[in-house]
Amino acid sequence: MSNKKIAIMGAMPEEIAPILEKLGTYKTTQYANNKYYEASYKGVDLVIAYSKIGKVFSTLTATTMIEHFGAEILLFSGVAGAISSTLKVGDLIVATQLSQHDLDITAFGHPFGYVPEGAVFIEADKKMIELSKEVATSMGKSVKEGIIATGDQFVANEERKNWIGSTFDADALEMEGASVAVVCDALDVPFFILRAISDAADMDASFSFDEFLETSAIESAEFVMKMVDKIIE
Ligand code: 3QA
Repeated sequence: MSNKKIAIMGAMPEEIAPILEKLGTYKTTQYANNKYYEASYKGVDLVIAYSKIGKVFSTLTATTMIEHFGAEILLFSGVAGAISSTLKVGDLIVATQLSQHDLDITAFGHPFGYVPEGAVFIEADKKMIELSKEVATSMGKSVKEGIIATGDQFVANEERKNWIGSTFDADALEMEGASVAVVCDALDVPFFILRAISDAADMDASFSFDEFLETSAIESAEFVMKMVDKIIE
């Protein structure tokens, strides 16, 4: 269907390791203090990288993958903290919309997540969300669609998590999705953001995260590779 160059990014090494493992051979390029891995997969060019944690690093990596490496589609694979009580460790969530929960100029009467000429929510690509439903069916998995809130903080606090949930109607939270969304939206690159739950963003979050980072990252990566198959097909 498509032979466009596809970027696959994560934030942490653990989030892209399962993808690199599946590819086996790839070319490593050092650029802008980061490593980018290029591979050919089923006749399609891929560029893979982990950005490092947070909105700034993920902005840099998404921009680099598009502007320097020529990616035309971007898929994000990683883990997230659950807000919705229906999401348990290992469950998958596909972002329909993303927002920056720590962007705050409310002193001027603006809503949280908004700055002039921006938008509180960035919408993910509808066609890729449709494709993800087919992938979920073929894998026999249920995937939740929902709003993901992003900010430069590891949330390990029920009060903060509930505030983010009610302010943005968000189902999950993490630290990179919305910044990647802003980049892709501005550069007109269709994007898909998938996360597997690693913790519940509560007082036990850091322990749960350490325990489930690796297995949840694998869940997400396996699904994202099936998305790649579907896009290529
Ligand atoms: C944070 C990672 C960052 O890339 C965002 C994980 C899972 N649970 C979260 C939560 N709050 C915010 N984000 C998340 N990712 C890991 S910091 C620990 C790094 O350890 C999603 C995410 N509750 C490094 C070793 O010291």
